Amino acid sequence: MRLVLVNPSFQTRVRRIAQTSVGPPLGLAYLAAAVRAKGFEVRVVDANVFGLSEARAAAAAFDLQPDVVGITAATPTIARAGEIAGHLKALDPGITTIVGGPHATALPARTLAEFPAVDIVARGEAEGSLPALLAALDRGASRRALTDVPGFVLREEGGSVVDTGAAARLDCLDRLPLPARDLLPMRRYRTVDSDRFTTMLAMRGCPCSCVYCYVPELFGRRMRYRSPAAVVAEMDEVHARHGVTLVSFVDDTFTTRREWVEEFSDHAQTSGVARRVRWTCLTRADMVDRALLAAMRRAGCLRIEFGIESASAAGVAFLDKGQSEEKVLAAFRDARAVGLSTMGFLILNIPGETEADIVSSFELARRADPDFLQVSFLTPYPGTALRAEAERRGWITTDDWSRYLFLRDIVLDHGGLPPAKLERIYSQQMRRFYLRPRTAIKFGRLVLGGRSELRPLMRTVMLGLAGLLAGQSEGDRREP
Ligand code: B12
Ligand code: SF4
Repeated sequence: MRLVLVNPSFQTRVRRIAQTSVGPPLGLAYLAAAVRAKGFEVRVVDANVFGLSEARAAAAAFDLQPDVVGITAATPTIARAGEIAGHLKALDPGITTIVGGPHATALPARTLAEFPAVDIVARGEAEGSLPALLAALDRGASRRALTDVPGFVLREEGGSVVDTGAAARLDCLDRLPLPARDLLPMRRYRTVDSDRFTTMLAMRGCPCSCVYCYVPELFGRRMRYRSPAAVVAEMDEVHARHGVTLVSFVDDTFTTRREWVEEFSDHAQTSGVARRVRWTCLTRADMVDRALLAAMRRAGCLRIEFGIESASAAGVAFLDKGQSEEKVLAAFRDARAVGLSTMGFLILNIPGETEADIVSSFELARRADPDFLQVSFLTPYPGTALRAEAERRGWITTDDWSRYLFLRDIVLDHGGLPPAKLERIYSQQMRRFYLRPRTAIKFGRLVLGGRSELRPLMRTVMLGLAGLLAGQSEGDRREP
């Protein structure tokens, strides 16, 4: 039984971003390791990093002679996943096609209905359920017999759709095998700060309830942590095996448990990993203080990223973010004081927001003064509270999933500012933020302070400048 996992390309729609930052498909690397540990053969095709079209991605997967092809997708790539499945079925109708990831998890039955070449949809984390499904397929189980394997929604031979129920959440993350990075083209991944980079996950879940976010649904509200020692050991391993010098933690709220971060920081420092591997992370502004940030800096942290979100009280209340302006300003001030580079996020097109509100959000961003600022448009991703409200109120302008790119497209119309006006304010304000003499000074300091490598940072600056000067809506937006 051979499984091929595919990461569809999304670079074609975010070209400028893709040139500065391309990360590995971490979820697929986790799945590949879990499946391999159960004795199945597995390969990964990262169509994204090579910018492969759907036809070429399918051909690359087909060349590896798969029995089963598993494709990952977020909302904007779900149609691409469906297309890849279609090309595969045309090449060999006997290949079983499975799609997983956040979009398929939120809309499993609809995904099957919209993409007829997809046989099975996986719900949620699949390190436990996918090997069980492969084992059943290996035994030659019929589609009907597969209904005993929890974690999937599948199309039966007659065309009816069966939901096998939710798979159990993985309780002990330390028992999972490390992501199979040996199956990925590790030298191709890069970020703003380094060309020797990978991503890592230290915990799963989030206890918060920001209306636009799908993470609490996907991974649950209860936090599950890996042990700090296991995370540090993985950092050592990626350095020794793949020459990685920069790790980006993709955890959404890295500092939810203070003691965990302290223990991790101690361990990274005393083991010497902090000198070999630097790292970046993302968290909430109200979950840090100066002492914690100083410990993280000593442990090799280069950059920390916080949501600024909005300056208007109504905006923050709508998002259910529950953080104050004082906390935001204090977090950036403290991070800077201990020598961390920073990134901030703003969200535009919040219901009730006026032009003056947006201008004050950018004003707040200038006061917080992150080194990098990413601005997105509020987007109603399936499965979120925002989606439910937007559907109820008729705010959704399209279900063309490829347009659900929050850095580019506006798909929410609540009768606020028209898209053209939002775009114009966005471009003007981004130029005001970045085209300041202090930006050049800050970037110079990042390189001199060893927090960014010169080449990747220059690449980002040149591409960003081109976007800002052209006033394009896509070019000057960075990925987290
Ligand atoms: C890192 C990250 C990125 C990176 C991706 C780099 C990479 N190649 O991995 C970048 C910055 C490029 C990115 C971009 C975007 N992202 Co993003 N991202 C994340 C983040 C923070 C971590 C992803 C991760 O590695 N998770 C850990 C692994 C273990 O989980 P996983 O990938 O979901 O995989 C597990 C399961 O889903 C399942 N599974 C996944 N695929 C498959 C396939 C099969 C066959 C099976 C059986 C199971 C399965 O099993 C896996 C193992 O447990 C998540 C939040 C989160 N905590 O997950 C958001 C998240 C996935 N992103 C999100 C969004 C919105 C986006 C963007 C649309 C934003 C934008 N720019 O407009 C784009 C879309 C990119 C795309 N693919 O189309 C949303 C997705 C919502 C949705 N419905 O799509 C999330 C959930 C964040 C949120 N706040 O809600 N993202
Ligand atoms: S945005 Fe961050 S803090 Fe809010 S629910 Fe999502 S992961 Fe949690």
